[in-house]
Amino acid sequence: MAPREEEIRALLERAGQSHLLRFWGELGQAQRDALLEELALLDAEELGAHCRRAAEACAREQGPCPERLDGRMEPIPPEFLGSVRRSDRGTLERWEAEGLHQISRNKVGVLLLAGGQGTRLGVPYPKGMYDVGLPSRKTLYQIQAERICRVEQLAGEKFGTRCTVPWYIMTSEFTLGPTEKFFQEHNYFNLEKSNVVMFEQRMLPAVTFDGKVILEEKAKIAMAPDGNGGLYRALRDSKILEDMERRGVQYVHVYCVDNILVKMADPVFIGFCVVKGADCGAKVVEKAYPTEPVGVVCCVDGVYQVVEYSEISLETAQMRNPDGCLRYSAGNICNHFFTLGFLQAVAETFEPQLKLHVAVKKVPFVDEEGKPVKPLKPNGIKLEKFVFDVFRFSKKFVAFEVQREEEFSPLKNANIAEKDTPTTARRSLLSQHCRWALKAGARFVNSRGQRIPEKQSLSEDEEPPAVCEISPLVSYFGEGLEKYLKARDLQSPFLLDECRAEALTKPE
Ligand code: UD2
Repeated sequence: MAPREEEIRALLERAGQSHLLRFWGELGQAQRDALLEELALLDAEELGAHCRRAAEACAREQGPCPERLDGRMEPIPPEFLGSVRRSDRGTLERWEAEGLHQISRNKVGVLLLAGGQGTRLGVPYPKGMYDVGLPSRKTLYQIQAERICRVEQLAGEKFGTRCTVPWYIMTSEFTLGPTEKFFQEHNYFNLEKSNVVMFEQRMLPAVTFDGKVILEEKAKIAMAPDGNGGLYRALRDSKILEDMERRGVQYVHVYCVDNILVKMADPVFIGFCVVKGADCGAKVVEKAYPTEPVGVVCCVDGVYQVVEYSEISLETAQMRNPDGCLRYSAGNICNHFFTLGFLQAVAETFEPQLKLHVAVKKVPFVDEEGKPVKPLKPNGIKLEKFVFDVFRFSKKFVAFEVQREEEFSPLKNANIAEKDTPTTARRSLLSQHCRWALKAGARFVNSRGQRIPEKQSLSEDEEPPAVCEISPLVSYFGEGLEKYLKARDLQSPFLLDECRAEALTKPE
């Protein structure tokens, strides 16, 4: 027996996982090497503990009385909750100026969580590469890259500097290769390659209900990314915080890949958090209705956290304030603000205390004879950490409520679903751009030159009356469009990219 094999057999025995080598005799050399390599990454104590924890946590969660948090919850105090809707223009402009100022001093970075498998959307490639069918055919990654570019420009113009917002991208074993290739093929969407930093989160084995690691193939363990809260370990593993420090980044905007309306490095949000002296912040949208399946940001036993809809009773979800608004209405949209100091404290000290969440899933496996099986009901446990579980370590936490139709339209499901699909994402963006164009004084006409009637409130359920797409390279959030669009008749479909914008400023 090769020493490596011997070592790994002993490791598995200590962890109670010897079954992982049960097909050893049938494996060829290449398969044996691959399996040993995978197993060599695991630590016996950690593996054993991981399997026990998974089985225990699952038994607890599936027990007779799931834990309810109703009696221990309080909404976010109003002094820690900013709001776009409830703030006057001057205040919003002050926050925005503060955010742009920090960006202009190279103090802001953005961090994309892109390690998820996107199982619900059902495509075999990373979600960021998805094209929702906009006239430009831009993918989510391209839209995001262009927003970074534009916000750098806006800050630079306002404060007379040249500045950079570095883009950190957390990937996983599933998404790193294709994401890197995609960025290379697209020349990093004209961003400086050195300012796009990709790193990888860890993977964890999927485990059966009785605590045994699942073999997906005879020589392959079923592994899954360790959740978006794997961020904090990955930051340490890949020395990302050192990179931020070297660049002078002090404020980090963390966001998830699938929100087509995401405002990267949002100056208003950053400015609000900085002005309030926060070390940690969350963007939220008002919950649409009491049973909407989103987590709410609130205080539990005096500390901030996101409470899942399954953790509160219907009565609590339905509670209203005297003004008629839901008492617990701060819906989490996975858009977070962290200071570098806070991230350092989490990565160095608090990370091991993060809660492990249990996801019970259908995990493909090989049976006793080594035949592949696709289970019809859940058979395995995946443990995940969540990015927002660090709120409780914050010394000064704030939340910032933004308008859903302007900032949140996630791509979660394939088009067969009703909500959060490629269709709803495309409509949200096109409707927003239609609103921007109308506000800038444009009118829309059809191919026969007939005026298309304006419609103010558009929902995701309907197509906007005119198709209008504005490149993020031209406008980040609707600003500066009058000079191109005022008093113009735009023929739908209308695409305002940089070339068109330039042409529109020349005398006819
Ligand atoms: C996330 C939030 C939820 C709500 C919702 C809004 C978490 C845990 N939940 O729910 O509260 O705000 O988004 O859209 O944040 N990811 C990784 N590594 C992983 C798993 C996920 O990077 O191991 C990324 C994933 O690529 C995506 C983001 O995290 O960008 C959110 O993941 P999700 O789509 O699985 O989360 P979801 O929709 O359940």
